[in-house]
Amino acid sequence: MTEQTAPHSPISAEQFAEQIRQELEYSQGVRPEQATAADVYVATSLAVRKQLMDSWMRTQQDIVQGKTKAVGYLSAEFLMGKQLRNALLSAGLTDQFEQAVTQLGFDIQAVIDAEVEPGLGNGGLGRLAACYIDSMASLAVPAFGYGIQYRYGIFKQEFDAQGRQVERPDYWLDNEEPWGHVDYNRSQRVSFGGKVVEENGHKVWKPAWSVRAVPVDYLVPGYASGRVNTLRLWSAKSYDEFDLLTFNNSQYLDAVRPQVKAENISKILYPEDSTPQGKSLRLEQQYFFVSASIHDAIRVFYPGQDQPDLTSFPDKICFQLNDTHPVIGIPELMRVLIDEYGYDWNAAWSITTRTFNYTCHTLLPEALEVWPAKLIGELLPRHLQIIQQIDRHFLAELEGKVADPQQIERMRIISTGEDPQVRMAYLATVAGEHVNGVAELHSQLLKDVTLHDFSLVYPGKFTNVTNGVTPRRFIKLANPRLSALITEGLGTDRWLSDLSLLEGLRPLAQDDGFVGRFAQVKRDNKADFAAFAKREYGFDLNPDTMFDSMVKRLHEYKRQSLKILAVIADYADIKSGRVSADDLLPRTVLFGAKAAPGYRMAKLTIQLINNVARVVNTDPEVKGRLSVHFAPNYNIRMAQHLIPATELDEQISQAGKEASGTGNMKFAFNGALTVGTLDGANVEIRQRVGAENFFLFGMTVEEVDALYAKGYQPESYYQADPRLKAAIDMVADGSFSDGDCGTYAALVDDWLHKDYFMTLADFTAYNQIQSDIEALYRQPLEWSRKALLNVASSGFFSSDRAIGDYLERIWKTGSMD
Ligand code: Z16
Repeated sequence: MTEQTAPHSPISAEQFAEQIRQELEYSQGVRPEQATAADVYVATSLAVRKQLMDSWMRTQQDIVQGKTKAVGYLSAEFLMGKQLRNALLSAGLTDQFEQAVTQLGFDIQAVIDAEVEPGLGNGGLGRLAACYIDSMASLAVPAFGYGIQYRYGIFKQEFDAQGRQVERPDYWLDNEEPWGHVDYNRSQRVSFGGKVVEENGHKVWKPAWSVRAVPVDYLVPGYASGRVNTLRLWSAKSYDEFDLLTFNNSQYLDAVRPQVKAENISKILYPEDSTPQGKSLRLEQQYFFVSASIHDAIRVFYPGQDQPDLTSFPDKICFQLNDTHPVIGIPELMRVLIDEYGYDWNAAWSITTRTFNYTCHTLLPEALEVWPAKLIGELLPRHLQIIQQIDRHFLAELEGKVADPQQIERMRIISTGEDPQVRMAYLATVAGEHVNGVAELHSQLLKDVTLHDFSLVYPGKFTNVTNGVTPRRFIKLANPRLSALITEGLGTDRWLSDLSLLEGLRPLAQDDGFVGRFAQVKRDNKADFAAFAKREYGFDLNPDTMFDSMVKRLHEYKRQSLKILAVIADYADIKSGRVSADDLLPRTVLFGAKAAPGYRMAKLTIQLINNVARVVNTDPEVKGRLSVHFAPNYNIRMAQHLIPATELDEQISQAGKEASGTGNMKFAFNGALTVGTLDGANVEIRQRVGAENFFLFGMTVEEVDALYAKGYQPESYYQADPRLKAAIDMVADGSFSDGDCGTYAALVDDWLHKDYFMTLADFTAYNQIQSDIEALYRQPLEWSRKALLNVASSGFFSSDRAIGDYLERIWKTGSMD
């Protein structure tokens, strides 16, 4: 298949093989005859990196020369996934790689498998950041990703004998890591603690301790753009500053203690995705990476200047705040401008407010970060003063604009009363030039509910950018068969850089021959996935059953429990003889989900799913027509295998809770049909693919609100739907816990008496839509036709489009070419 040639001066397979040999011998000191697949992986990665180096240097130079404003994407998480195949694709070296590695006598898959996936994110937000830097490079947007190189990424998930989640550390840097380049010469000092004193009328911060932020640079190669941007992840190192007094007392271990503390800052990614823990180490992480990044941007754009004219800073770079995690960057830039460069408050405020924009990713109130003012005061005393001053100015502004004193009170950046809290989302909204949500519905709810008071005061700030995902990784790399078929159908592979071209597949949905081939791609992907799941997890999957997947973080609002209750209801039907197994549509239900380690309900749900799987999969009465599998350790690699093989994608969150979702987009790209609620980006997916090609069920946001207002009583739904009752009773009576009724008591009790996310209220509708799903699945050609129409209609959800929207609505910048 022809690949768009990337303008990085492609080389032949022989030349590439020679470069790999050179790397083996002269970088690693390994004779090719003695090399392992892991050695070849490292050598290949180093060789690709070198191929990209000229483009990278040229891009850096063009960025600094600054014809076009750059973007600094500030994110505590970048969930990159494996790098090698993506870099090869961008460099136009995929074929050469495969030939070269074969020539050298190695197995291609073994080389790919040697790479350890960097799991530097929790889920959607971190993966979105990775998609966005891919798209910025592909669109030749001058950009930096700025984040943290955690030593331990998202934990590895295992299950114990009882089916409970066990967390294992993800010590990913324990392996040779050829992609990150440590650049000690571009380190930054980041300081903490201490106090603020007055010196000749100026506030002077006297910090108590410092760490050295060392940049680790990753290349971000654009697809077919000839551009290579930078992902700069900071790693914390200590300074060699022993406490001499202690040292002289020869208490050596005590003397190194501060060093250990410093290096802890970038040790570990916090595994909570929606309930921030409010730990001081987390605030240290946030300040650590934004402070280093801001100073880095000044170094990059004003090289060697002692007295730079920073009034031009917002013309050089704008910072996108990915959720509230980097919001401490706002007072930091103020401090840098005032204390380090001598600007007055108004000048600093004018620069700062033109530099930052804020993306909100949630609707859950508990996910909006707040920090105790006391904690900020201890860790960053000067920043607390600045935040207090921003709050005072804001208060004065409000008093001129808002009549209702209660509204003013609600809007304060620092809450009043005992133990005041700094509300980071409010700080970002006040200081940011733009605020956006991540799907139409979400952005609307931000204006109407979450940030309603602010949308009244600053109506012009609020906008929407619906999320998108990269087609390079999630179609081309994940699904080579479908990619080849799309290219054939369209007669070009230009769709990889303009996904709206997928529309051209629409007429082919009327061509039964083409639809049949599309169906065959899915069938082949299912067989591949079955083999993968056998190898990886020991699962026996039957590719002749429907592959029905629900993969995402485990959270009550996402409602994995709705799915498992529906499975149990089907099982209960068979056990009670109401339904014969022979009448059941053969189905394989696949789950993947990590739960935050301290999230009890989520972990109990995992345990339940595993035990339902154990019971159902081994019950001869079911005759293999229903099986349930929970693949441990869902990650990017797993997603790339599972999504192309999935036929039905579950997006069943309670309406008004999922900000966007991005898995939904990846599944639509790969020809799965969605069963979903009117939530997040599901709404827009349905609009685009057509209501007749989407399985909609469940309450709307308005219906949820109305039911809540009326007083929700889950038990009445339990009483009203015999299938629901049978399912819950089975959980309660110990059917999935060897007869022990206590194991899931907390879950059962929650369902019947709280059920905050209204799983029970949507159960009946969910079951009804499953009949429609089964009826369609029994007409394979019609199913595949709709699936193909999903592919043809989902080009909008490319991250290239999303970045285009950011450029136009928020960043007001563009391509450097
Ligand atoms: C996260 O992954 C998301 C939101 C959040 O506040 C924190 C984390 Cl770690 C997710 C949203 O839940 C999801 O709906 C959205 O698609 C994703 O962010 C990217 O915007």
